[in-house]
Amino acid sequence: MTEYVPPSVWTWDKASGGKFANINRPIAGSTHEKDLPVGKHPFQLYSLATPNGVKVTVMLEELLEAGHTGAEYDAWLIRINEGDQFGSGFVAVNPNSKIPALMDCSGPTPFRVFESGAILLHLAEKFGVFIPKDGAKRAECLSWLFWQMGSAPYLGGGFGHFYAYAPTKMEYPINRFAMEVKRQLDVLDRRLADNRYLVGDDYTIADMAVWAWYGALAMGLQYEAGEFLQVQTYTNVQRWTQEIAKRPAVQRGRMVNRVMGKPESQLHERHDASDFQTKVQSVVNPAVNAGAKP
Ligand SMILES: N[C@@H](CCC(=O)N[C@@H](CS)C(=O)NCC(=O)O)C(=O)O
Repeated sequence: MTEYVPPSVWTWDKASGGKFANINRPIAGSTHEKDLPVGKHPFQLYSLATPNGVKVTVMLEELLEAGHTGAEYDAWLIRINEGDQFGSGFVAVNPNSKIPALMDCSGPTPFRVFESGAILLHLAEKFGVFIPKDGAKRAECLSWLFWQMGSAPYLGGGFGHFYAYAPTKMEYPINRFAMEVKRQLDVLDRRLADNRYLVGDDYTIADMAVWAWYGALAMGLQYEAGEFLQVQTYTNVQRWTQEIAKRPAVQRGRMVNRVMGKPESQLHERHDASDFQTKVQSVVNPAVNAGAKP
């Protein structure tokens, strides 16, 4: 491989390759006019079942599971590989053009919330759950939540990109980011050695955020890198991952806005609690779903 010598001024090479090269660009803002659909529930979510999206659908399903009917939501599908995040309606909800994006329509004046960590915190504060009230525990919860927000770009944008999406396998970036991701797994493993959940005995938004990324990695579902990173050796992470994976709200939340994997794991849009049941029936008997929502 020839060494890259950066020119004095960087220019956009559209043909740079890589899995998402066709949508990535160095300019913000919308590329086309497109309104977003709006449903009947207090929360309108525009998302996709990537780890950042799953965090939020798990939280909404956990709130509903805990009896907070005010958390009812419509989940609309944003296909990021087709550029939906650059539509004018989406950019108005998230100027950063990334899923997830939420409209809180629960009061007289709807308002937007973007960035998955901000969405989790907003919902936790609004409903007064999944975040400790006590000062020290609350600080610990926020610390792990923001640890995830700061750490996952090394896992996704760093390791995942170079291991799974870059046009060629390059040893230097894969080595650098594999080392960092293994260090992060060790950080979690040590914390979970003495704690059932990240903040102690209570399951919080910190677990939801971290699980969506590092739990999926521990289950070998991210970048097909389970063996490469020897994820099974992080035994405390494995114990915590399996325990959270059994929660019904987590199982439902993982299905929402999912467009990959087994058909029975995909619920492209969610508008009602019964959609999960309809989904199960339609997989068993496709005729049940004829004419159902897309
Ligand atoms: N820090 C953001 C990251 C969101 C993010 O990176 N979303 C990705 C999918 S996981 C996305 O929408 N990518 C589309 C794009 O980059 O154009 C958050 O946590 O909400």
